[in-house]
Amino acid sequence: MAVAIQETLPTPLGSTSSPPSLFDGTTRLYTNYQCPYAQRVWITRNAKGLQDKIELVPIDLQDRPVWYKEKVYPPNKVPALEHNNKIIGESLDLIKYVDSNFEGPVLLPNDPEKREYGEELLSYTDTFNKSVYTSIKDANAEDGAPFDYLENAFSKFGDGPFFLGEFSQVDIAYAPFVERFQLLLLDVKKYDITIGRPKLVAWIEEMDKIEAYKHTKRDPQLLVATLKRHLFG
Ligand SMILES: N[C@@H](CCC(=O)N[C@@H](CS)C(=O)NCC(=O)O)C(=O)O
Repeated sequence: MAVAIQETLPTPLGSTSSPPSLFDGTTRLYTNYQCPYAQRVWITRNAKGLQDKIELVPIDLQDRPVWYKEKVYPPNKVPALEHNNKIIGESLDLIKYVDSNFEGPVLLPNDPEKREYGEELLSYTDTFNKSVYTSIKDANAEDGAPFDYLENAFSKFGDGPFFLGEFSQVDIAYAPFVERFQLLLLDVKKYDITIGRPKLVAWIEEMDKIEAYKHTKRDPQLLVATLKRHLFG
């Protein structure tokens, strides 16, 4: 039985907050608790047991401190990782970076065929997200195709419930988005992604047992409200 993660989450930094003492050797994950991209890196950190090695620095995106863009990460987005006097961005790159540059369990199978398929699934995530966002905004759009893609992906090696037979970077990349899309599609279009997709259901159930992920989940109502504001203004 996995041990529950005990961690008091720091308060988000806003426009009146001072920056941390940058480049002092501390490894920091600049994040936002509602952001699915940042959540990917947060899950990776937790799954590798790096809570004491990578400090969370939450940023209030509605009231962003100017020093964040000026001194930390000019693209002004989260996530960003401060490590070895560098700042690195982009969530998919960061999942891989944290997995290969820190201690803890390796979040990829050894099997080269599975690794290759993992790359394919990781590179599909942006297309997946765009397709779902587009269908949510269009009342007449067909919503199922991206989820059928996932359902088929679970059958590839026949050793579910995870994409590559064991919990990996791929599960981490999809979970924050599937979690939100499930809620949003039900709310906005009364479309239930779980109907007729038993493998997706089993994956969602299994993911919900992973402490590293569970700890990063936020109030569903808050997520839906944030996403609706983002999508519909
Ligand atoms: N491609 C980036 C996307 C990151 C992203 O869009 N983050 C959002 C929050 S969920 C953000 O920082 N938005 C602020 C902005 O765009 O100004 C990644 O994968 O890390």
